[in-house]
Amino acid sequence: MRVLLTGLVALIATSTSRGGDAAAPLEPPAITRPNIVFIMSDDHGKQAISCYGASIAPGLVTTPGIDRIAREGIRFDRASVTNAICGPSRAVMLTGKHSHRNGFATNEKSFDSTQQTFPKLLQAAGYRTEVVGKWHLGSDPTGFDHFDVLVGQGDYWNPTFITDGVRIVREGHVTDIIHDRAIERLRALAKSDSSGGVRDDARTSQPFALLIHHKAPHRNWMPTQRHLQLFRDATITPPSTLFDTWVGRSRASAMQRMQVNRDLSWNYDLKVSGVALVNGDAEIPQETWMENELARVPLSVRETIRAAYAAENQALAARFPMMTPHQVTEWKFQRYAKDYLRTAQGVDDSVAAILAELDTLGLAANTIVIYTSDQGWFLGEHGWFDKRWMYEESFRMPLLVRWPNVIAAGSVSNAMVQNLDFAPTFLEAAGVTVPSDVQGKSMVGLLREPASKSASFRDAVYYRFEESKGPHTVPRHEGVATDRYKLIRFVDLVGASGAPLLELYDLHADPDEMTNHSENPLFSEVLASMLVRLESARDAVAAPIDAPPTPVQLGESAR
Ligand code: SGN
Ligand code: CA
Repeated sequence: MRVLLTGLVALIATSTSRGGDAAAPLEPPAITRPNIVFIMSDDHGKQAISCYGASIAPGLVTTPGIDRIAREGIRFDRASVTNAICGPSRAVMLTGKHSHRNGFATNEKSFDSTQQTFPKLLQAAGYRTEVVGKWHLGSDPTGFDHFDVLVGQGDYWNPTFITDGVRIVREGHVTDIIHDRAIERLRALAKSDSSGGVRDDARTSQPFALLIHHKAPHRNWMPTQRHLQLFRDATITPPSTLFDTWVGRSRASAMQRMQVNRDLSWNYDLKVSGVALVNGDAEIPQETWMENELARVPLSVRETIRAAYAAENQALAARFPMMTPHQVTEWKFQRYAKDYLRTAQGVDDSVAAILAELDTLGLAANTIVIYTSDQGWFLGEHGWFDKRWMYEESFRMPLLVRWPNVIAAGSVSNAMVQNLDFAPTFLEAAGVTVPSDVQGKSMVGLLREPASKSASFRDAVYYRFEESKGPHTVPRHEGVATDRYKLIRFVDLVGASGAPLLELYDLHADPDEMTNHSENPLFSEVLASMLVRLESARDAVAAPIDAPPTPVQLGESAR
C-alpha cells in the first residue's frame, strides 16, 4: 500500500536526538492519519435540515447537531446519489462504483461481500474499522473488525441486531440503541487512538473508521418517546406541489404508488387506530399497525404511544364525514410530516451527542466527521413520500463534512459530488492509493479549497434507477444532470412518437421540475446536447444502454 504524502497525512518524524545518547535507536516515524466518523441516516431529506433552510418548516425544524458540522466544516448543496434507493446507495458508497459495476442495483439483491470496498482497503492499511446500525445489504458486513448491524430494514422498537455474526434482540428505540452502541464503540476506539500524538504501543498508530448508520427517519416513522409531542400544536406548511397533478411532466409520474393522499396507510403509516373513519355508508378499512408494530414496543412505552395520537385520532374521526378529499390529504400530510420530523429529530440528537463525545475524548481535531443520508426524500413535494426518482428531492442527499485544519469552517460548495465519491475520499485521506477501478473521485482537494475547486469538480452526473418492480412502482430510468439541465430517460417506456420517453428540466428556471421541455421546440438544441451528454456520461461509467424501449404497460394509474 503506497502511502501518499499529501500534506493531509502528516508525516511526523519523531527522530529527535536523545540528549546526546548516540547509541539510542531512532524511533520509526509515526503517521498521523485522520479517524473517520461517518454518520448516515436513512431517507433524510435536506428539506428537514435547518442548515439547508429546513424548507418544510423554516424556523420550526432545528437540527443543531447536523448544523454544527456545517458551521465547523463544509455544506454541500448539490450532492447527489447515483441510485436513490437504500441498499444500492450503500453499495455505491462502500465500493465507489456505480450499481451496474458493484452488482447491487436493487434492494432485492444481496451484496457480493467478497468484492473490494473502502473498509477493506482501510483495514489493510492499518485502520480499525467498525460499523453500527442499518446495513441492509443482504450479506453480512466484511472488512470490519467489528460489526453490529440491524437485520434487514430493522425494526423501530426492540430491533434484532447481528453482532459479529450473532443475533441479538436489544430493547428500546432503534435510534437510541444505535446511538448508544456508537458511543460505546467510540470510547473503546479512543482508548487506543493515536491522534493526540501519543504512541505508546503498536495499536496507537492505528486510526479508526467508525460507520454509524441510523435507521431513522425511514418509513413508518416511529419517533422515540421523548419526541412524540414535538410539533404537536404546530402546523407544517405543505410544499406548494402537494396537490401536483403532473400535467407538465410525462406520464411516468402517474405510474408511481407513493402518493400522500392515496398510498399512505391510515394505520401503519399514519397511526390512526381505535377509531372508525366513516365516509357516507362506508367505513375506511384499517390494517393493523397497532398489533404489528406496537407488539414490539416495550409494555412500559406502549400506552404513551397510543395516548400521544389518541386525541387527534378522535378529532379526525369526528370530522371525517364532513371532510373533503383535499382536507383529508392535508390531514394526512400533517400527521406524516410531523412523525417524519420527530423521527429525524432523534437522529439529530445523536449527531449532537456524537460531536460532544468527540470533544470529550479529545478526538475532534483529527477526525473527519461526515453527515449524510442514503438519498433524499419527498416530504409531500409532487404529492409524494418515498424516493427513487431522479427528481431533486430524492436525487439530492444532505452532505456535511467537518475536518479541522483542513476544511475552513463555514464553507459551502456547489460541487456536483456524489455518494460515489466517499470511498476514494476516505482512501486518499488515509494515504491509501485509490484503485483504478474505483469510479468515484476523491473530494480531498475540494475539501481543502472549495472556492476554487467546486465549479470544476465535475460538470455532469449520471444516474440510474433499476427497481421498477419494487414497492412504489417507479419506472426504471437513467439520466444526466448538469448545473442547469436534467435529462431523464425512462428506459422501458416509449413516448407518443415511438421514441424513448424523455423529460427535460431547466433547473435554474424551474427548480421544482414542473415543466418537462423534452418536446418543446424552444429546447430542441438543449435536448440534443443533453442527449449527447447522456451518452457520454453513460459511456464514461461503462453503463449498459438498455435496448430501445418496447411499449410496456406498467399499470398506469390516474390520480
Ligand atoms: C420498504 C418500505 C418502502 C420503501 C422500501 C425501500 N415499505 O419496502 O416504503 O420504499 O422499503 O426502502 S414499508 O412498508 O416496509 O415501510 S429502503 O430505504 O430500504 O430503500
Ligand atoms: Ca433509504
